[in-house]
Amino acid sequence: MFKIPKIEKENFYIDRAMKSMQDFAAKEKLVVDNRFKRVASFQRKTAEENNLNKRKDLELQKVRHLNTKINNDVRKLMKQFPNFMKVNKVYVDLINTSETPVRDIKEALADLKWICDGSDEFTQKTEFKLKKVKSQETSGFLMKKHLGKINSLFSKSKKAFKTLDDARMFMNKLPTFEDLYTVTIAGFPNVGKSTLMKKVTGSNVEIQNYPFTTKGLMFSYLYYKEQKAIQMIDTPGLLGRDKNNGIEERAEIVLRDYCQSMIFVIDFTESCGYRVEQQLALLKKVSSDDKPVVLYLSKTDIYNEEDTERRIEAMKGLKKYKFFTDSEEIKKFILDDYLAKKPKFDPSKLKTIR
Ligand SMILES: Nc1nc2c(ncn2[C@@H]2O[C@H](COP(=O)(O)OP(=O)(O)O)[C@@H](O)[C@H]2O)c(=O)[nH]1
Ligand SMILES: [Mg+2]
Repeated sequence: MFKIPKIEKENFYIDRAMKSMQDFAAKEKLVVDNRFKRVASFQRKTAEENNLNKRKDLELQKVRHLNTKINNDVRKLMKQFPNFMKVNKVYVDLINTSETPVRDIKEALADLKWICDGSDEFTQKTEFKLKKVKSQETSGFLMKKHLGKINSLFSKSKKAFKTLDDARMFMNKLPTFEDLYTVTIAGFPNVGKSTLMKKVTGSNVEIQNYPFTTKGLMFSYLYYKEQKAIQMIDTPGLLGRDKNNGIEERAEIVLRDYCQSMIFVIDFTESCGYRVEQQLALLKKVSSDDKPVVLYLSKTDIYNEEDTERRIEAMKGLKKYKFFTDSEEIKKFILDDYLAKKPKFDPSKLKTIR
């Protein structure tokens, strides 16, 4: 989704702008010399006056060149970031779980704007003063002061460059969420989530980056009347790790809140390596009152007597959940649910307004 190029440290940009100014000055000096040679031939000016005017002319051009270069480069960096008002809410929510929440990114972008505005302002003032200068010495002094001020705009914004680079690295790892009715598949590892998703959607599964897991998220789509209608997300490693840090946990909540419904997979054979009690505890944790959760009981084809008993016992306490053991039935349920909710489902509501 996001492909934001690297943001360098602040020195990189100021050094590059200064270098560009020097290169420009080296070329421009000849042009100015020639121009003044012609002027000197029909104006009665002393050599000293002429030299001062030449110098002023060149310094003015350097100051303007530097400002243009800084504005171009820094504004280009700003444009690499999206308008967060137009970004799907799920991205904003996920970015907000990171070390660089949207608020910090906006602040850093405002710092970059501040550099541009500051550079504009100093440039105007220096131009004004340069025009009135009466000696080469003062001109040199003004230039030195000007460059110092421009430099300090960057050094004072050091943190902004770091924040933006951290943010873009995180953002680039986010998957592409589509503005579709979304079903997530939750449950412990190895319970059969991916297998179910493949059965329901066919095998068109895309694995995408997700900064919170090493495995990524698996996306797949269900079509209705040949249109991509439903986005299914299998969440490997999520919602079922033994240890969770705060960031990961918040990211899980985002996914839970983002989807329109959730399928929770229970493996009563325990061949996944997790006991039924653990799986039920997780189910309780991910269930929220406003989010419909249905159960899929996996691996019924390899149930032994013990598994069947475990299931019967456990299901007594799970009467409030709809459950399925057949992938075709759950597929039908998902489509019916989608069609029922479709009139109320408005993808534009997924956009963030803040
Ligand atoms: N017999 C049987 N095996 C299954 C079933 N579902 C998953 N498995 C197996 O369980 C293992 C884990 O499945 P997978 O879908 O990768 O689990 P995930 O980690 O939850 O995505 C794999 O070896 C699957 O072949 C099922 O319904 N029946
Ligand atoms: Mg899987």
